Amino acid sequence: MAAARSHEHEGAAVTCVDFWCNEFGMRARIALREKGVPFAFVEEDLRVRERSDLVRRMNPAHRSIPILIHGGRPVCGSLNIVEYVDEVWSDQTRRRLLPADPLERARARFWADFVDREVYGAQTRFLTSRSEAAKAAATAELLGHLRRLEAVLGDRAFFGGEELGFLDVALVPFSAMFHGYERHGGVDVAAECPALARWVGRCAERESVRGVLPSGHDMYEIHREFYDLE
Ligand SMILES: N[C@@H](CCC(=O)N[C@@H](CS)C(=O)NCC(=O)O)C(=O)O
Repeated sequence: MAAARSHEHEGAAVTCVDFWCNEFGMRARIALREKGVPFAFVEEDLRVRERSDLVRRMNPAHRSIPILIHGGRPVCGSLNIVEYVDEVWSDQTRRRLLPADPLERARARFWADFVDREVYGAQTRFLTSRSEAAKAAATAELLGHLRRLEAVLGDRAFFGGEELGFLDVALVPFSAMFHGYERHGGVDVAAECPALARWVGRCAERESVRGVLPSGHDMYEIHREFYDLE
């Protein structure tokens, strides 16, 4: 979907404000595509330090993206957006991303929060560590989190069971950095977490995921630029 300029979204019922390589924002765009919801994509370039007027107006509390704008009103926070999309656009033909069972739903939310706190946190330390010791510690931590998630997946096709669900949507954008884990830290995710790597392959068969995830190469290159890596 082509990026619209910041005023062009105004006629659209649904707009997603995001940057193409934002792991959080990919969740919102995957959820919208899973549900077949047409949306305008307004690109907010995170390489520019100042946030746009649109972001400051729509998310004054955090000034972060993604932001979903529905009927002129904002929904902020990527997991919150995925839940909102799931609530609004579920019917007989569009299955729910969150599990129907309350216990399974609570588990899916718990592990999505784990991805936000632990995986994203370790990834950031991995990319920002300047000493070899700190980088090795962050690498081990990151790999430990992936192994834990692999155990959560177990022998299911998706975290959501037979179908892609909420936790799949929350985690799969991070798989776009697996190539970067290898390039920057020598982590071979396919060898270390083979079931997780097969899960990535299954997710990538879905149009919603394929249409949103950038290539591992592009993802690594933009992170090299962001984090000033060698
Ligand atoms: N918890 C938020 C995190 C979003 C977030 O941190 N977005 C970052 C990009 S990764 C952002 O917009 N940062 C604004 C900035 O760097 O100025 C979510 O899930 O949406």
